[in-house]
This record gives sequence, structure tokens and C-alpha cells, in this order.
Amino acid sequence: MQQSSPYLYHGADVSYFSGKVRPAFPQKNLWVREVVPNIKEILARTGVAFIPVLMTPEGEAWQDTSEILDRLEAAHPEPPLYPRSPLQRVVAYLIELYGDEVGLLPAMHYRWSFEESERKARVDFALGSGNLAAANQFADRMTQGKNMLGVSDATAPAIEAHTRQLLDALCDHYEGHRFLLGDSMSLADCGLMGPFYGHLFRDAVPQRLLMQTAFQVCCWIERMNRPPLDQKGWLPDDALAGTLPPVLEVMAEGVPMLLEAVARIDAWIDANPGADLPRAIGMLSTTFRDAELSCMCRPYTLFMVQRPLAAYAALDDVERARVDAALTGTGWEPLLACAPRHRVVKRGNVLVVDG
Ligand SMILES: N[C@@H](CCC(=O)N[C@@H](CS)C(=O)NCC(=O)O)C(=O)O
Repeated sequence: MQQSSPYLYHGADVSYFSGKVRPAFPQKNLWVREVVPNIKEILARTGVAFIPVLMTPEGEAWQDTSEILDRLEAAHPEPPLYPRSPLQRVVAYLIELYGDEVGLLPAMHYRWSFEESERKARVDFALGSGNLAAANQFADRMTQGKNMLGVSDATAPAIEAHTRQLLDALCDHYEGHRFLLGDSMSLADCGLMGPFYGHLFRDAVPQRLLMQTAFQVCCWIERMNRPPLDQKGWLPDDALAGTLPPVLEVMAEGVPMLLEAVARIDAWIDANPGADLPRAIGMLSTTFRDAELSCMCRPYTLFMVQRPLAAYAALDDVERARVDAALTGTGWEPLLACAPRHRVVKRGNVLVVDG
């Protein structure tokens, strides 16, 4: 599709979710101007105060990174980010789910548990606007909120061990492949950029960790933001690289947390028929590796879990058996087997119960 004017991307380097969508722009050869988020305008156009938001040349305002990527894929299908083949498609959504929901743990820990990271983040928050007071106000809210996301002294060792193991598995993978599903970028890579770009790659303390122990991951991050023109596609025949299941295994350490969230959201909807969905419905307790973890339970988690489940449910028996066989032992089996009783959808950028 020819563009007569640019997309306007209200995003920021320091923002987790802005990093997820940004690589799709050069990948799809789009004309995009990234601008300092105008929260007043965002609120007026979307009804919510989140970034990133993509304003289209046609005058629409797209909010929520999963929906932005879905819409970009529909409007600019080539080159594709979403695999059509069963295994690669399901895996792409699982990694997106990890990136959006579980990756928050390492990202928030390494930004807010270390004074050096926090100091840099506070400056980063003011980069675009120059308004240090407003940046500090936002940062204060974030520091106070890290416990709500499951980051505490008790969970820090497990989060750090998880991160180191994930970095090792990713380094092994990127040694042989430029992207997660082979030689081309996909939704999976975009999803993983959430935790990896704005936080782990740019914050002071984890940046050292990545530079010193995971330079293949650093190269992948830079490749994502400036994608090469000579990409040769995903692995043929719907294959996964032999180095990907170990990555998936580490990511699956978040599965108990996701399943507990689904159970709690289902129970809340049962107990509150017809009620508006709040952003959070209390705290949930789960395990993360060897740690007891409690975090805020957000109905949005169900929205993200529904995506791989929908891709999986769309398969025929033969395809599903192949996906099951390929994912056996990765730890994602219980997630794909879970059957939420309720469904949530977005209406006017707000989540509502839809059955
Ligand atoms: N699910 C949303 C999440 C967006 C989000 O949480 N954005 C953060 C910045 S990375 C934000 O705007 N936070 C503002 C706040 O929590 O008030 C998406 O995928 O776009």
C-alpha cells in the first residue's frame, strides 16, 4: 500500500512496549515518524493513557501492541511477520505471550531493583519531553509498583537465574540463526523485544550483563531495529531450530503464573457476572522457579493467553499432533491444554467479557 503521509508513532526508547512494535516499521518498509508521546492527544483519541500508540495516515489511532501488529500485518502483509504454518505460528504467539507477560519480571527487576539503573531510567523518562518533574513522578509510581508485578527481594534470585539461563539459551540460538524462527523476523522476535530493548538493553545494570555475557543477543537487538534486507525466510517445512526448544523451556518458567492468572480471572468473572472488568483483580500467588511469587492479577493476561490458544484451536487433528510432539518437554503443554471458561475482547480500547 502506497503511503501519502507517514504513520506517527507515539513511543519512546525507554518504554517496554514501544520496543515491540518499532522493528515492524523498517521490516515492512513503512514511512513512520516516531514522536514524543502526547498523552493529552493519546487520551483524547484512545480513551486510555498508554504508549505506544500508532496514528495512521488515514486518521485512526491504534492502541495496544498486539492489535497494532495485527493491523499492520493486515494492511501491509508483505513481508509477513505472522507465520501461517501451524508450529511456527503457535510458537510465535507463545513467545509474544512470554514477552508481554513474563518478561516484565526481568525487565522491572533490572530497572527498579538497582539504584544505578533507576537513576538512568529517571533521566531517560525525561528525554523526549525535558520535563524532569513529570518524569520523576512517573518513575516514583513505577518504583512503588514493582512489588505488584512480582519483583521483590524474595524473587530476585529466581528472576536473575531465569534471565541468565534465557540469555545463554538465546546466545546458543543466535549463534546459528539471525532470528527466532530462522532467517527472517517474526512476531516472536517483536514480542521478545518488549523486555529486551527498552529495559534489558538500555538500562544501566542489565546492559552490562548483556554486553559482557550475551553479545549474540545484543547483535539480535540491533538487527531487529535495523533489519537486514537479505532475509531468507523462516526455516522450511514449519521446522523449529534445534536451539529453540531450550529457549522455550526457560520461557515456560512463567507458565504456572499464567495458568494461575487464568484461573483467578475465570473465578472473578464467575463471581461478578456482568460487572465491568477492572485493570487488576487483586493479588495472585504462584511459584517462579524455586521462589514464591505474588503479583497483581490483570485480566489483560487472559487476552494475551487467548492468542496462542486461538492459533492452536484453529489447527486440525494432524497439525495439532505435530505441534504437541514438537513442544513436548518444553513446559508449554499445560498452557496449550488450558481451556479458559471465559473470553475477553477489546471494545474501544477497554477489555470486556465476551462470554
Ligand atoms: N498492553 C499494552 C501495554 C502498554 C503499556 O503498559 N505501556 C506502558 C509503557 S511501556 C505505559 O504506557 N504505562 C503507563 C502507565 O502504566 O500508566 C500494549 O501492548 O500496548
